[in-house]
Amino acid sequence: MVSLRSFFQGAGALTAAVSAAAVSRVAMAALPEPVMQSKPDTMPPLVPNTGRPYDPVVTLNGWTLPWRMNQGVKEFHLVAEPVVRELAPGMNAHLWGYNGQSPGPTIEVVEGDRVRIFVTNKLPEHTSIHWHGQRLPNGMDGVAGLNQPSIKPGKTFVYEFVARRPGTFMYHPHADEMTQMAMGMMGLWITHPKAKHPLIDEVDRDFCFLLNAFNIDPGAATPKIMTMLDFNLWCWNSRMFPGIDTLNVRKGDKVRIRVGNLTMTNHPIHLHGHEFMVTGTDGGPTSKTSRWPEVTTDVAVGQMRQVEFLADEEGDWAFHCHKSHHTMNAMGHDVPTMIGVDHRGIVKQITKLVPDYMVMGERGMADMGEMEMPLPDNTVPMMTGKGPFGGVEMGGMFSILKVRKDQKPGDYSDPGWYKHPKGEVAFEWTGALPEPARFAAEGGQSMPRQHPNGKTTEVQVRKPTGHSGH
Ligand SMILES: [Cu+2]
Repeated sequence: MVSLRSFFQGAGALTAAVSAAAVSRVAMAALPEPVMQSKPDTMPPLVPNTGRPYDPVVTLNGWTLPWRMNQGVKEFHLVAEPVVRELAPGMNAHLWGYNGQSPGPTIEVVEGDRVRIFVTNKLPEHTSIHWHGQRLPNGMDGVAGLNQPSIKPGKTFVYEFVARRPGTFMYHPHADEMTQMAMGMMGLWITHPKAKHPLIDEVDRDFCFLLNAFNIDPGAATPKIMTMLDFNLWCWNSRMFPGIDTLNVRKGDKVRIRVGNLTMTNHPIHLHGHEFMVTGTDGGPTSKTSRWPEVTTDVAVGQMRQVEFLADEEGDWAFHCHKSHHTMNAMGHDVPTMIGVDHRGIVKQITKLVPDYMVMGERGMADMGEMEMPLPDNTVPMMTGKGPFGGVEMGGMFSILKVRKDQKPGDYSDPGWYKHPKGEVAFEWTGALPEPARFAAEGGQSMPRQHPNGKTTEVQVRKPTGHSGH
C-alpha cells in the first residue's frame, strides 16, 4: 500500500511504477495498488499527469484518489475498511470508510472517461457502492440484491462504466445503508467537462465537501448507528469546527464550492459577505435563466448543490450551516432554558448538598464557550474556537472563507487572521445613552380580541444592569 503523503511528495513515483508495471501482461491483470491516507489534512489539488487534462478540485479535509491508466481505462482501487478519523483535535472516532479515511477519497474523472473501479471489502459485513447521480448501466448502479450480489467480506468487485455526464456526484454503500452511512462510508465524485461547456464556467478555486453527522456519546468513539434524528456531531467531511480547514482564496478569484448532503436532515449553507449562484445540482448544471443570487442555499437530504461567486471582499468571512444547533458540538437537548431565572438563594441551598453545583445558562449560553469545564476523554467543547477578538462560540458545521489580495494563485495555505483597515471594525460607544423614544404607532393588532375584558398576563422582564446585585 502507498501512503498519499509519499504519493504527493514522490512527484508521481507511484504512477511511474504503475505505468512501468502495466507493460507486463501479468501486471495488467493485477489490481492497482490502493493508495491510503492516514491524516485528515486538506491535500493540494491532484494535477492529472495521465489521462485527459482538467482543473482539479480541492476536497476540504480530504484528497483525490490517484488512478492508473490501463489501455485507455482509468482504474481506481477503493478499499472499504474500518478507519480512525480525527473529527477535531482531541477527538478520534472509530468509523468505517475507504482507503484509510472517512469520507473516502474524491474520485475525479473527465466526461467520456472509461472508468474501472475495484472495490475491496475489508469490513466485517457485506457492502456495495452506489454511484449517486451517474448515468450508467443498470447492473453497475450498486444496489445490493437489486443490481448485483453484495460484496462479501474479503472479496473484490469491479465496476465499469463511462462517465457520461459532467457534474458533482457522490458514492456510498447501498447495502445495510443505515449502518454503513452512520459509520461514515461515503465519498465525492467529480466528472469534469471534456471541453468548454456553456453552463460550466472555469473557476480559480474549486472546493468540495460532504455534509455528514454522527451520534457519538461524549467519551465514546463509535457512532450509535440506530440514531434517526438526534445526531450530536455535525460535520463537513467528517470534521467539525474547529477542525474544519478554512477556504483560502485570492481576492478576485472566481470560486466554486460543491456540497453534498448525506445526513438525515437539511442544511441551509450560508456564506457571509458575498452572494452566490447555484450553478449545479447532482442532476447537472442549472440553466442560466434559472439562477438568482443567494447567500444561503438549502441542501436537502441526498442532494448536492454547486455554488459560485466572485470573492471580491477581503476579510475572514464566516461560512456555516444556518441551523444554530448544527454549529454546536456534542450537547444535550433536554436542558431547560434558564435565561432570566434568578438563582440567588437556590444555589446556596444546592451547594450544601452538591458542592460542585454550577449555574448554567442564567445569562444565556455564551459562558459555555469560556468555561473550563472538565470534559470526558475524547470529546471537544460544545462551543469553542478562539478568534482574534475572543471566543467565537461555534462548533460543528462552521468554517471561514479567507479572502486576501496577496494570496498567491494556487496557494491554499492559511494566511492567518485578517488585518482590518483602520476604522473598519465595530467599536464601543462610550458617549451618553439617550432614553428610548416610543414609536408613535406602537401597538395595535389585526382584529379586536374576542373577550376584550379577559385577563392580561403580566410578564416581568429582568434586564441585566451590571452585577452589583449578585
Ligand atoms: Cu445543518
